[in-house]
Amino acid sequence: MSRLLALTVLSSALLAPNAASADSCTAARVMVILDKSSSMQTGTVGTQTKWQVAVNGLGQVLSSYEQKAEFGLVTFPRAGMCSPGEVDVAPAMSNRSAILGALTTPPPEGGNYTPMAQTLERAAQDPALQTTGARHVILITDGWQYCVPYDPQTRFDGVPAVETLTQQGVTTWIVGFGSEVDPIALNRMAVAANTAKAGCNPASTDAAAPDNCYFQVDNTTELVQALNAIAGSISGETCDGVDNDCNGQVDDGLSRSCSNACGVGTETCGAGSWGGCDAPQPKTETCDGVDNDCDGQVDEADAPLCDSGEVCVEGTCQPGNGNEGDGAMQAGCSCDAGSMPTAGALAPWLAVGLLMIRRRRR
Ligand SMILES: [Ca+2]
Ligand SMILES: [Ca+2]
Ligand SMILES: [Ca+2]
Repeated sequence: MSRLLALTVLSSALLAPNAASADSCTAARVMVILDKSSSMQTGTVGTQTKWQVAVNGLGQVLSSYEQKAEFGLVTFPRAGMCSPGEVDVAPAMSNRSAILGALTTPPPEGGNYTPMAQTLERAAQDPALQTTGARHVILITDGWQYCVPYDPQTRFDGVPAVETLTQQGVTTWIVGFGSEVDPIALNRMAVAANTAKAGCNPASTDAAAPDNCYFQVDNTTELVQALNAIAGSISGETCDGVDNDCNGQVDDGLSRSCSNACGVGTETCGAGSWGGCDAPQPKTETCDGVDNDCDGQVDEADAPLCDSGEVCVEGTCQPGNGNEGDGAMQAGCSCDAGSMPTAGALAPWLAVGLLMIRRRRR
């Protein structure tokens, strides 16, 4: 084998059917916008500050997802009590250590407020979120939209900020952390983002209510669960001809249940479309006591099921009574008025006739 031919064979073998080239991977881009207000440092969950819980939970989730999506980080406020947050870490693959490295300094115990609406507005202007492709924001906040002096007119400013992101194709996920959040504002923001939970109550004002539209979390476990659910939804492989999770395989590992008149099965995704349902397929009806063509009738005779002269009885072809013709008729045929009587039916009359002939000869 020539060296060129050998190389060709080798490279062909390395290219699996669904292998994706590096530039066909379109990982989602995710900007985590983390509240760095002073209450994240003064508030506690058990023996940890809220800040420690948030950093720990984020680290756990990034361990699982840093190679499935481009994660970046914004913390707010910036220097100055109410300056909007800015990008600490630009979105990229494998960014866990960079993000955790930007979170080593906790917020001061006083003076950092919560300009979440201004931060969302600023994020919408970031070039990283003005590209095409899947782009997301995950807002994690433990408080109200709040600056000093407090202006109640600003309470719902986060809603139009989210609407701006939605309009430019960025999906925003809202995570409320602890009991000091403003549930009705966060509910409205989740609705504006089209990420509200199914059947939720947008008018809820109770952080402990089970039907809030946003993700309410109160400890590390709940935070990790919420972020895993969001990250899983963001980075999951979908049947679209694209390597969504950047594992080098297009539409890999995608299967779902399917059904037809004959039963249930499983179908798999290939090259962007579902197909190949392996549910039992309809077959030609045969005389076997089974509904082969899945029309709800067993051994029905749309066409001959047995040889000529036979009938299908309880799943087997049996000799008929002579009137079957094409072999399709069922046993127990009730012959119509024009049919000839059988030999058995004529026997008594023949016997009477023979007796009368004998008597006349005597
Ligand atoms: Ca994939
Ligand atoms: Ca895909
Ligand atoms: Ca049938």
